[in-house]
Amino acid sequence: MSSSSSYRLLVISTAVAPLGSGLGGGVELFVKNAVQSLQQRGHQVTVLAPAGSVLAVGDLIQLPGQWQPTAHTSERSSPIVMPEPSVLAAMMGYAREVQQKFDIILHFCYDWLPFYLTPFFQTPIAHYVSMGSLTDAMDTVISQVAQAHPGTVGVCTQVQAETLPAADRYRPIGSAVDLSLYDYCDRPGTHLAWMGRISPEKGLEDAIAAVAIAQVPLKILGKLENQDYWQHLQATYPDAPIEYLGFLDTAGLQAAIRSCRALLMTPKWVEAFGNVAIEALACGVPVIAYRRGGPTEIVRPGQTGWLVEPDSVEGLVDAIARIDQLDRQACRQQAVTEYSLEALAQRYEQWFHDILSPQP
Ligand code: HBI
Repeated sequence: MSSSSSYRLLVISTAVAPLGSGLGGGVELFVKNAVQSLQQRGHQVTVLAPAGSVLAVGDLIQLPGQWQPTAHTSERSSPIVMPEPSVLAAMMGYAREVQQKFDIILHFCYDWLPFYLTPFFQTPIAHYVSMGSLTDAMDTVISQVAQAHPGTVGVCTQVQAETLPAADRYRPIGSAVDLSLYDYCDRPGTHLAWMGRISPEKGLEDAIAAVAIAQVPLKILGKLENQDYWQHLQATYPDAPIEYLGFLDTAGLQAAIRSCRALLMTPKWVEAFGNVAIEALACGVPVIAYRRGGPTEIVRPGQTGWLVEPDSVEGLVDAIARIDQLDRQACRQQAVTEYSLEALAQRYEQWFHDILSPQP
């Protein structure tokens, strides 16, 4: 990496929770992988994150303050909120003071403030939008920045961009996994897997209904975010062949899923990406997913998985019966080719290059 194209990068983490707490959901992985992959390519990466964060890579600066309430449970008309003292305001204030030391700022906040402050910064800001459209207020400020600062708003996938106003203004950046943490398994057992926050928008009830019909055992992994919902599922499907393994770290997660025959993904909302899909592929586990959101851009039907008519339990049962047509080697190979940290870093570098030296 020649010095001319190595960047001094300031990364601003999500403000919903400290990094490493698991409370931030998928965005914690987005931040960690961005920092790790860019540092490995020789860039100087400084990270601003809420106090209590843990991050093994980058130079971490922790700031105090109240976390942002999560946006994924908002209504369309939800107002912008920032509890005082706001950790988000603290991070943006700190970034404003040190911005001259950096070539570019990259943030992962699905929140109003970083977008609103963009015109007041001298150092360019790259915005990584980690969810689809949720509220009118966020749609407005995201699309305004994308119009006033073309090319600076990134998304996970094109299908996620299509939920936002003016879909063509956003740049798909995708995601990645640290492949060294996932071991390929070509001799699966009998189980299927389901992974994700146990919350209604993730649609676990459909996966349970499908395995109850198919009579195939299902391993369930993830944070138990909604206790009432979980109680309801157990009451509705008392005899389903399911086993809840809890919220596991990456080592535990991959050890649990690598010998599964397939991962089931049953999102009820437009999943911006679906990191669990590439974690499964990295282990050689094919993905059976509703044709909705990020997984539609990840799964290669008939090779690394099946895409099913959204909300069709029968469709899931039919796909489960056709798992043996899928190729576990091709699953691992797709993760290596498309979802490595190296490939992600190159997408970020190209993005930053295009922001810093816009074509006429
Ligand atoms: N909510 N307010 C807010 N800000 C975020 O950055 C945010 C969130 N909810 C969920 C979330 N980020 C991540 O879990 C997803 O983007 C993956």
